[in-house]
Amino acid sequence: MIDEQAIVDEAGDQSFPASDPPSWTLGRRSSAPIRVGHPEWEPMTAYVAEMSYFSGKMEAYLRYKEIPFERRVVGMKVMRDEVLAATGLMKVPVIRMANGQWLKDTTPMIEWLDSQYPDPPVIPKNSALRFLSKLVEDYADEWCWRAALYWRWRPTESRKLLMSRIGSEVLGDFPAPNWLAGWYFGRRQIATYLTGDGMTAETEPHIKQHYLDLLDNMSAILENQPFLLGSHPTLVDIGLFGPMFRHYAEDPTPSRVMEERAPAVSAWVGRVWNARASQLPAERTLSDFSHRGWEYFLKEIVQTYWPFLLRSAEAWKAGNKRVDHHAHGVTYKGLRVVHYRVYCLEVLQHEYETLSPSDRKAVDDALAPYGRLELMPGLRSGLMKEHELPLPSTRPQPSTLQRLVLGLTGTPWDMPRTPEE
Ligand SMILES: N[C@@H](CCC(=O)N[C@@H](CS)C(=O)NCC(=O)O)C(=O)O
Repeated sequence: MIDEQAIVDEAGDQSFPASDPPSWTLGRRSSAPIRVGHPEWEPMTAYVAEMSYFSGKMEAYLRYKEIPFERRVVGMKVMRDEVLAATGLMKVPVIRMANGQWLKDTTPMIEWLDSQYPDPPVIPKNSALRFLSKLVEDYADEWCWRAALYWRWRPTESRKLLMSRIGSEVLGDFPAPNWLAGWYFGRRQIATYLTGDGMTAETEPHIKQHYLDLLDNMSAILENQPFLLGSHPTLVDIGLFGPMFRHYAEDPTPSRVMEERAPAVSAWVGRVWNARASQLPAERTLSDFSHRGWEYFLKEIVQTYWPFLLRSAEAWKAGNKRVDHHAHGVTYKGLRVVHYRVYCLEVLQHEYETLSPSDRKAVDDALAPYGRLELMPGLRSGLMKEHELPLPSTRPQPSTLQRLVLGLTGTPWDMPRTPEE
């Protein structure tokens, strides 16, 4: 059980060992959120795409924290000319601060912004809760991705709509008619993230079921509380908002499933999007992860996601581009080895290894019913510096030819580097 007193002390939050349903009673924060302004950074410009998983995640965070920002909805030209030049990848969301500095990648962005705009924190201050929350965020980012892509691109009605939206919203400057550009991009998403990432006749039912399991377990957690850890949004809400908002709640097929099967999740999506720190009560009550609805997530993380990160990191070290992964009684064959995920494992491992003995015991106890986190000693992804924020003002620029190729083929999933010896 996570040390209740430590949570109160470190976080200024009241937190309670959750019963089932959780007994979240009122704790008191001494004051309303103190808005720490950073005029040199504000307003920030968030480069986003309307149908983007990670853009939805980032915007929910900025909105809740009331960090002044302007949205810039981007197409390929801006991706190529501005985002690529400043961040080294053509991916959204990224942020350009008023002083010209750039931020990229939602996980480090949220971590950095939460340290600069500390009240109220989204990342729990208690180290055990913080680590568990980061595990859930990472799982939402990297493992929930495949099923969210499945529900977007596999049902015909969703696929047709999204091809058309991408053609007009993202690829307006592509050298082809919008419908053709949208079709091309849609096929590329399917080839990269579904058939090219472990979807076979054997795994497809499991990929499809994943969404339904998320809905059922989130519904259970939300039975007695407005947000996933209690009275206020925290990192786990923001992380799971990634798949739940722009994909599941907005794409035609999964949105109907959500409305029918999980109205509590549908309401939560609206609640997170509408949440503003200054408008929520100063009293803040968070529970730990012992609500029965979390069992599914912790089990998935220990038995499926963490071993997947380990297998990916081992394959990356061995110089392999593909890896098989056994989960849910089936084999996901030929999954892409994504260098970024080696970085994710390195960050999480570091966080786990630097927990105090009592916090580590609290984490181990929470995960014990499902197994334990195996560690990979001496793991170095070589990507830690790349994700230090704000980004350096200059970086090596791609050649004109590389820019042309990237413009035509789209963002590679990953820009891998060879393992450091
Ligand atoms: N790890 C990154 C992932 C960002 C990402 O993959 N963004 C997608 C949109 S949701 C993207 O820009 N994809 C561009 C493409 O596939 O060409 C983050 O957390 O920000």
